[in-house]
Amino acid sequence: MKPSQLFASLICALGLIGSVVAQAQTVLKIGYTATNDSHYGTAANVFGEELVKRTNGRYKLQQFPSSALGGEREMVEAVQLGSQDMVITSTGPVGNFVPDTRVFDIPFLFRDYAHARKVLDGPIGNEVLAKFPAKGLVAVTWLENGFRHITNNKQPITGPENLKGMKIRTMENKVHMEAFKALGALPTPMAMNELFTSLQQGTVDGQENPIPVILSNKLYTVQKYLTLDGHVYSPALLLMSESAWGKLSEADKKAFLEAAKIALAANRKRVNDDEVKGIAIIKGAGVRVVDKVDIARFQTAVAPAYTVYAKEFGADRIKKIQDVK
Ligand code: EAX
Repeated sequence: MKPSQLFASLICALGLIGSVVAQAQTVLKIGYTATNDSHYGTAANVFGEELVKRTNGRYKLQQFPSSALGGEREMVEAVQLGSQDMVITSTGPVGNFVPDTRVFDIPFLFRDYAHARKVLDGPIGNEVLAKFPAKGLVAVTWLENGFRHITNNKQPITGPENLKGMKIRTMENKVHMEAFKALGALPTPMAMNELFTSLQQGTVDGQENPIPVILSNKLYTVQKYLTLDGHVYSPALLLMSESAWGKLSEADKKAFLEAAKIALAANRKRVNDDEVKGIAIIKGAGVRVVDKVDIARFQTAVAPAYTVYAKEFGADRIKKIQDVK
């Protein structure tokens, strides 16, 4: 082979290697408990599309919806260990890893979606996101689960008295359990992937979740009553393992954060849409919906739990969040 031909094929080979290296794709595993056709699936789909666009295909997601990788606590643990790259999770079990998130799980803390979103998108929310690295986790962005409502198979719940002695599944979250105890119920912490069967078999009488989850996980097919009490706002999070985040260049970290912002907007829009169309679907399935609820009576009944919260989080901090306009 002539030296010029040898040189030309060497250049080609190097070029080829170069483009292969450039195009090497990293596939990131992401898990969540809702289906793909949900507020979480919307966030994952949009995040994934934006990642591919902003990194020229060098990063893409492999999704594991419907608890395929286990419950939320299990998945957060796996992300902390680095055996899973990413998770979309409610703050439900996250307080066990990053206690600072628990303050947002206080019932009746937020007036409405605008209030909650303003707090999470602001300095108070950012301050909490900054606590995650110290616990071996990267909080890429807040996401949204929604305001939680109670469903059950025993009786229509129009006031706290109806909850007396009722076995209500809660997330693995001591703030929520404190509240349901104060309401007279028997809080039963359980991972999401055990819930549907437990309701079907009557292991628990009821549960509480936002409309998007009641729809996505078809909980309305195994419950007779829904009370729209909106007793607590449920934030969610997009978390990433330190090992996967640590491998990103500064430019790619910026791309991930930009993609996350767009995913958050899509996630919140889906929550809004589910709230609008969800009640009709649930009623259509024969569930009796209680939509006239005297919230003040629930707030009064839960007041003893607030004494515990004030001790744990500080009454000033709680008031600071409540006062955000
Ligand atoms: O994050 O476990 C729950 O009730 C959560 O709301 C659900 O997994 C979505």
